[in-house]
Amino acid sequence: MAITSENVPVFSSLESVYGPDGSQLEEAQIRFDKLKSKFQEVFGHLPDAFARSPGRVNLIGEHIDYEGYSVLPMAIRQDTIIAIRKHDDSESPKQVRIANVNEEKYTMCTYPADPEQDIDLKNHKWGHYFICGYKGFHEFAKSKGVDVGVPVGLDVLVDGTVPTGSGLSSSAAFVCSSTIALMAAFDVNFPKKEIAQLTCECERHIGTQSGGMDQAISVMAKSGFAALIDFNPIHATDVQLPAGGTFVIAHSLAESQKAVTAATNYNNRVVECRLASIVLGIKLGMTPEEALSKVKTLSDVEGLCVSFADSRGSSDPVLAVKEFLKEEPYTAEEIEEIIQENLESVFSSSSSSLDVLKAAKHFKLFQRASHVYSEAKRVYAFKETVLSKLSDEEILQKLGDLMNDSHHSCSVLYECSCPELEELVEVCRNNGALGARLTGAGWGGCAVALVKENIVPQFILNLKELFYQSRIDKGVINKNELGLYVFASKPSSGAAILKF
Ligand code: NG1
Repeated sequence: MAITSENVPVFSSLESVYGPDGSQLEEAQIRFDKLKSKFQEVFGHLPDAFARSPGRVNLIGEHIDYEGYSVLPMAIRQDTIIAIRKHDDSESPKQVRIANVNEEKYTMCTYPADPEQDIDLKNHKWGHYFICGYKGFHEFAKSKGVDVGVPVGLDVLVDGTVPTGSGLSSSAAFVCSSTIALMAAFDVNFPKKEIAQLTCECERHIGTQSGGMDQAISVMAKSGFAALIDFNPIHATDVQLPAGGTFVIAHSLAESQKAVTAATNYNNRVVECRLASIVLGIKLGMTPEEALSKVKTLSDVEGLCVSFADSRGSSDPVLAVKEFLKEEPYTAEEIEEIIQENLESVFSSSSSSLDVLKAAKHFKLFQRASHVYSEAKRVYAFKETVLSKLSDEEILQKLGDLMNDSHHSCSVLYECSCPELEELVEVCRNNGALGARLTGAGWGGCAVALVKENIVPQFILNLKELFYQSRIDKGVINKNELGLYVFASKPSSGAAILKF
């Protein structure tokens, strides 16, 4: 198969991924050597191929990808690397065996080779993420008419350095590297845009109704650039960040268990946005039947909101939110009266949404819609600021302001922050950050701060003293591991297949 720049690159050296020299390359060499020898030790064979896919930090555009709006993340150097070997037809067992270099934390998971198996969501296991990729890869190959043969056994060894539950998308790094490792094992290579789409869909097998940001940037990132990611269809535009600024990522040390808390947190917000968009559609002139069948996301009714705003001399969809949604939370009965339908039947095809309905006491439609529309605008403002003719100094200041506004909206309107993140963001701002915000889904995980390059070492030292020291003293983290929790990051490259 001819590989083009549209496909996932296939490299025969680590330099192509991790740069020509320096500690990053050395560290990668050690990890890959260990992956290979461990693979042989565990499975008694050498792997056929390797794959890697990075985590990401979202610079701006939080909780809007699943509403159809563009986001602006960059890939980070931390990644998931996978070694894989496909069995011959004659070999047994016909099982997918997934092991991890960190075998104490992640014991080996074994699954049947059947790609149509269901994932047992009630019994969460780390290996489920590989099976998401496994199912997605087979579904996609089938839809493309690519014959990958009868199911055979697979041996898989994983090593991930993206901290889990940190908002840096360890899950997407894992699902994307799994899918790409499978492509390498089956000797196919699909276009990156299609992989971004398929990995987004297949990660939903885990039970979160995620948007496509993490997978898109993990697969399509280019070294040295952040990216504006558009959806429907997926498209990435390189964004060159201004000189003189560095993004520092710092963990709040509150772990965000997205899959476990989906019904009250992540999926709850997806459901609230859907309800807000249906109610807005009806208030702005659609019949309930029309709104229920046509409106899926807030971007679907943005046009109606903007037309309303236009009649008031504005172009801001939030004006319609203020006019037509009430600030007090809605009860299920109030919404059912407006939409003239029972909520259980609206979401009858989605068991994870039904879980949300069971857990929800009320629905904050005004707050969620206000966040989504305003955050979508900030993403474009961020990109336009980067492209503007302002001085680098002014650009950095404006980007920082936009990040601060984004955090405020996430915290107050979307309520996806937590006390630890609030404290951390405050410490960042009080110590010279031009802007700081939670990044990723929130409810724990990391903050990202924009810091002038020349103060980065001092900034990190201050965070250590003012945020982390008390946690070290309490034994929450080990002093020697601090580098895993707070670090500066440059935009890294995207997914790759490695064959040595
Ligand atoms: P995290 O939890 O940070 O990987 C999640 C979603 C994104 C996006 C952000 C919030 C997944 C895989 N990712 O990211 O699509 O919606 O939350 O902006 O669920």
